[in-house]
Amino acid sequence: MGLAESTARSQAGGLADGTTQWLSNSWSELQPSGKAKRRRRHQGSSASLAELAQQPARLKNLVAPGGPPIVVALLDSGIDTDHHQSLSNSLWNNSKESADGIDNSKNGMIDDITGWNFVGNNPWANDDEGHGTMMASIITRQAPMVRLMNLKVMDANGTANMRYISAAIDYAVENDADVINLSLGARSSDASVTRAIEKALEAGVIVVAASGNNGGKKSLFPANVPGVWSAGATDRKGNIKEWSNGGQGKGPQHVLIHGTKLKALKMGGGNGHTTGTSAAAAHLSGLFANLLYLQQNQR
Ligand SMILES: [Ca+2]
Ligand SMILES: [Ca+2]
Repeated sequence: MGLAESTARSQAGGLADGTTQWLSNSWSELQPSGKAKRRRRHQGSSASLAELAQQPARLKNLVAPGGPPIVVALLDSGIDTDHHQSLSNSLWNNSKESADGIDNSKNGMIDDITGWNFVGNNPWANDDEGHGTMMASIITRQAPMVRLMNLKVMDANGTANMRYISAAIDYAVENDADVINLSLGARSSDASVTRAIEKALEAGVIVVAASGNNGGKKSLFPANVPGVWSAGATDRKGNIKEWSNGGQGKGPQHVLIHGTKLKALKMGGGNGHTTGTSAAAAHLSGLFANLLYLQQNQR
């Protein structure tokens, strides 16, 4: 399927047509680099992703005892909360909004309590594609204490209009998301999305995007925007997949992480697996959420 200029595609599934030789980034180099000013809890931690990655047992038991939750904004196809109570329980709650048919938060969106459906311009961001539900479950599996801001930007065909993406990024920043997950990619860039990302980074938000599944040497957009963490995929043993873009890892923010056959919840119910740099990005966002959680609770 071709990529329209103004849209991005979900990055599920891999194409085995690349032959790039891959190198793994050092985990120890990976620290959130956002210019966090108003978000002091993002800085000055002794925990690193390397430490986190080596402590699966510790991560598994992370449940927030209190304090502000770590919020991951999921810009995707929505979340099937009807069939998955665990995902329903993990939704972010907008403290500025209540279910009364009134725009309490005065942002032009009526009853945006758990997020927004930018495709339908309504508060019901249910999944109609399946991708978002899988990504949501990968993030919550990695970071059980996380709260998901459900921002539907992708339609039932897995296509996301750039207008929706930039508006959703703005929404995530305005509503204090800690991490923005973009399991999507496009061959061409978009100025409004780039500007929105730059504003997010300036606000100290961690932005993660899929590097792409077409085996290219470079990450797709928006993973290639400076400051964005580009997630490439490895198998369970850490071998880089040939279809994962940007494998040379020359950029300091290209991260290689397990992205094959990850357990994921399916739209409509039940369990499955998913493979791709989308999954890798969701996995990385979950790790970042854990890192932020540990930082917050070490104070
Ligand atoms: Ca509102
Ligand atoms: Ca309301």
